[in-house]
Amino acid sequence: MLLELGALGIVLTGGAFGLARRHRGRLYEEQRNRIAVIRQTHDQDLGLARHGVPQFAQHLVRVPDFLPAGVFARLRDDILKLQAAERSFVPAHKKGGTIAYEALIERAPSVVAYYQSAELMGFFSSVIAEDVSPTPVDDQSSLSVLVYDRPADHIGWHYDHDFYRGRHFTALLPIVNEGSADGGLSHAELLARLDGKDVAISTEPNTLVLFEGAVVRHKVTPLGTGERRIILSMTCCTDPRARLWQAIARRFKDTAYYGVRALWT
Ligand SMILES: O=C(O)CCC(=O)C(=O)O
Ligand SMILES: [Fe+2]
Repeated sequence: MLLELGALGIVLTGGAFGLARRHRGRLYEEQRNRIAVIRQTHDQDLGLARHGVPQFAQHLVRVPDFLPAGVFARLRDDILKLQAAERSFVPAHKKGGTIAYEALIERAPSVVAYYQSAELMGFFSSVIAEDVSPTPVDDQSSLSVLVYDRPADHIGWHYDHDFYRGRHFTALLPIVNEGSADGGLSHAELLARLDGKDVAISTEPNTLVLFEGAVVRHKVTPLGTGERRIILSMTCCTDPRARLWQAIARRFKDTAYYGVRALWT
């Protein structure tokens, strides 16, 4: 009897898991279609040619005044309209809110259009000196909004591990950064270890930071009281295909940002 109950349990759990995966598969198909429509209907000039090709020295580049003021203001407004950030808390490592790709596809098509734009990926490709494309729709970190808005929100030292066959890069575009640190910025400061030294990478609004996160170790220091820092985070890759073990490892990593549901996405 016990054995039969155990077997039934395994079958039911396996079935539920399979159904959840099938449901996700359909959802991703819909999201891919939605992205295709967004790509066709939004075609904004980002004015990136004026930056030339900045040096990707030490696997990191910082480009101040990245977008023309009008383009940045619209992007900022669209991101600020999104609320209800999902909070995450992994003791001692990461504390802050994250709005995942899925929610952005649903609710912020203009932000998705910006990430998917040929001009943006072309700019990243020229800096990196290899062709990159957006990472897939089932990777919730492909495009996300990181919200630091409670005292002590931070991220400890880490690499952005590469779960793809190709090289993987992270681009951060600060949308809001306000507080009582120098220049009216928040105390949540991005530090990168370059040549064995911790270097502060100033993240003023509209300053792009593009880096190879699997090579450059980095952290974000704790936010002060009453401060706010909102970052648009985008990832791209020279070959966005993943091997099975890479796909599984990425889902475990994502639980830090999106909770255990990341495991069956
Ligand atoms: O907020 C930042 O500046 C960096 C965030 C980061 O490193 C991450 O989410 O992996
Ligand atoms: Fe990171």
